[in-house]
Amino acid sequence: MKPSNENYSNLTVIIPTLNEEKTISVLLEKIERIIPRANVIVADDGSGDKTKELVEDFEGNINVRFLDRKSEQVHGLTISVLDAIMDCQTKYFLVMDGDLQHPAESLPQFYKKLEDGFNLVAGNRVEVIGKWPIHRKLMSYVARWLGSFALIVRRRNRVKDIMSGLFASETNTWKQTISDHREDFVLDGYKVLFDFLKLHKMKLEVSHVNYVFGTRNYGESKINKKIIWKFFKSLF
Ligand SMILES: Nc1nc2c(ncn2[C@@H]2O[C@H](COP(=O)(O)OP(=O)(O)OP(=O)(O)O)[C@@H](O)[C@H]2O)c(=O)[nH]1
Ligand SMILES: [Mg+2]
Repeated sequence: MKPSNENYSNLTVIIPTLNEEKTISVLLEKIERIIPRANVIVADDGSGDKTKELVEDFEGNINVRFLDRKSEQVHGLTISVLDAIMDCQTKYFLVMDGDLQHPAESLPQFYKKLEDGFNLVAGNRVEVIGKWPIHRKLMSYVARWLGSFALIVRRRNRVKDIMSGLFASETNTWKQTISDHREDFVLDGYKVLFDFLKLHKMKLEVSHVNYVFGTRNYGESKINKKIIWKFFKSLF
């Protein structure tokens, strides 16, 4: 079936950022090429580099908005994504990282599945290319397994790769869950999809898009021990 809205204007791509000046422009160019006339919200937590200028000066057909969270009290990937969803005016949204680790080429597949009626489309990392230290591999594997287990025990909707930051869904479904449970999300954490699945009790039609995950080539990772510890605590 052909998507009914081929210019993607009912989709908002949400990109949480913290110092991604090396990649954000290339990512916006790719989005424009691949899903023309989509909307983009860059949810930034006070980057000290040129991320803000690059986003605000971006010229193109896509409608790009810079959500400046610099002076907010709470910072974090999860709260940035939640704020962007609450601001979102389109039927669908998709979340992806700003460091080019998620393939923009896969966005039409996510969109097609939303148009086909799935409530949640989750990215599923089938391969990691590049060098990933053994401790990152192990951590990802254990977290993936424990995350799934935590959802099975709670009898919640599940996805294959709970650690993937690449996913798409229906805006209103999320707005409702965020309004009901905002404080129960780990707001300064990383795993917004896991928190949502833990908190959302209604049945969802879930589908997946397989993708190859690239390791970071530019900029710096923001993941740290505190974030990992918060995730493990949130399992229980
Ligand atoms: N708004 C906001 N964005 C963040 C924060 N921490 C990370 N990000 C962004 O979230 C995305 C994922 O963060 P990364 O540091 O790449 O995490 P990761 O991909 O798990 O780790 P690497 O593989 O090492 O890159 C990137 O676009 C970051 O810029 C934050 O506290 N606030
Ligand atoms: Mg990354």
